[in-house]
Amino acid sequence: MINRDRWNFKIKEIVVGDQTNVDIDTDGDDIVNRLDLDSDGDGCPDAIEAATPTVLKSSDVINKDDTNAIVTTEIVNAIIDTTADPVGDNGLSNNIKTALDNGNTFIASNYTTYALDNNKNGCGVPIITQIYRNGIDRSIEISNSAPDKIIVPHALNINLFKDGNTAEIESSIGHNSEVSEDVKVITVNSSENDIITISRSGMAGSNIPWDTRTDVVNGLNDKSAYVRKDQITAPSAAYTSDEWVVFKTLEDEIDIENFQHPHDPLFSEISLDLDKNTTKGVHNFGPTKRTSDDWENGKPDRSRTVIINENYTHTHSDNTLSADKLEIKGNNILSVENQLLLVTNEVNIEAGAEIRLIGTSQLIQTHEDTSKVTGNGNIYIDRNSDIESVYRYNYMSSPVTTNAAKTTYTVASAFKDGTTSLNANGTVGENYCQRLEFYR
Ligand SMILES: [Ca+2]
Ligand SMILES: [Ca+2]
Ligand SMILES: [Ca+2]
Ligand SMILES: [Ca+2]
Repeated sequence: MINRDRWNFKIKEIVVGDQTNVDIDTDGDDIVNRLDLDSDGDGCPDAIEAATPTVLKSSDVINKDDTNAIVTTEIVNAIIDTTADPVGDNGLSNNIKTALDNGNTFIASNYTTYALDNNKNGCGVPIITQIYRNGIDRSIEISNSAPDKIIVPHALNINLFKDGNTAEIESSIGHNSEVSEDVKVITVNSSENDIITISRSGMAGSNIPWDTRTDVVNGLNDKSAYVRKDQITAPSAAYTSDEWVVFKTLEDEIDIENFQHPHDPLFSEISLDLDKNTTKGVHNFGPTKRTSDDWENGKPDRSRTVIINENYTHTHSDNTLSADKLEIKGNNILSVENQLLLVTNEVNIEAGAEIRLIGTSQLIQTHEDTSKVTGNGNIYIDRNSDIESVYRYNYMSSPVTTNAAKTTYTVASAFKDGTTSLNANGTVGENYCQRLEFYR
């Protein structure tokens, strides 16, 4: 306000009305927002909360902790990687400049909505968890492996690189709204030799859709389903086949040149069961556990780590009990009645725990490595010798060992008296499975 006093002008007060000209420190860490890599102090960098469509890298980020002490933490994707995306004379990285020239407004609006609000953490993690291709029915399943956080608008771009050409995207499906679902199914017309990515950018005519990839899937057969193993929670900028379980079509199954196990996962196992990860639109991260008479965190399938935390009897009507990995914890007993126990990889039986294969049950592991059975627990199985004459014989061997170093295999230590059939409830060594006396 300016007062006139006769011939003099006195400046009584200057009011700065436009706060945008004032440095604001939203999170109170003494670093003004324009210099703060995490302006609201929620641990998620501004670069992510604003969905910056360029290559990012980690950096030290300063925030205050609960006791108001300044702490410095290295956080991934906190700043623009100016080696991959150089800064021009205007002070902007080239791709940001291009994006702004193309009318990008979401960086600014995302910044206001997410980077300045510590009640909205924009560090949701999109990860491809299933690929499904069957004729014209083609889709991919995207899950948020940090479901307590948000995938902000424009952070998720599904890019398709035809025939593996990473220099140019064929198509890009972007999401201009917040992804609030834990799991999302998107139709993508991909075929063999195509590469599918989740990228920070889907801008055509540049290398940036490939350079900003956070997750990659490639090398897939045309007619098949791929489900990511439940223990994989982080996307990967390089495709790793070990992270995936392939559910093959029957045509793949009869591939004589590349021998495949007759119990490899099949396309027909892709289900509509809303508790199974094999279902499109369903994905549970982490193991499924048997506890309190039920399955916790989804039901077993060939992509799951299955943990047995109580005595559990798997019966015929349940069909095959399938797992990628199987762990029997504590003193618990997994009994399988007249069914297959089909495990792709590790079986761990803790000391005191048991697997009982009752009736016609069998344990089959389909991996191609050396033994993947660990732990000091026991496996019991009945095998009947249906020989008509006592003068004929069965060939029997001991496929398991009681020796921790797995150097000796003795019949005497592994064979039991099978007069009374194995069951789920009796005590081993008392009413059945008693020791045999061997006479030399
Ligand atoms: Ca600050
Ligand atoms: Ca933040
Ligand atoms: Ca935030
Ligand atoms: Ca699924």
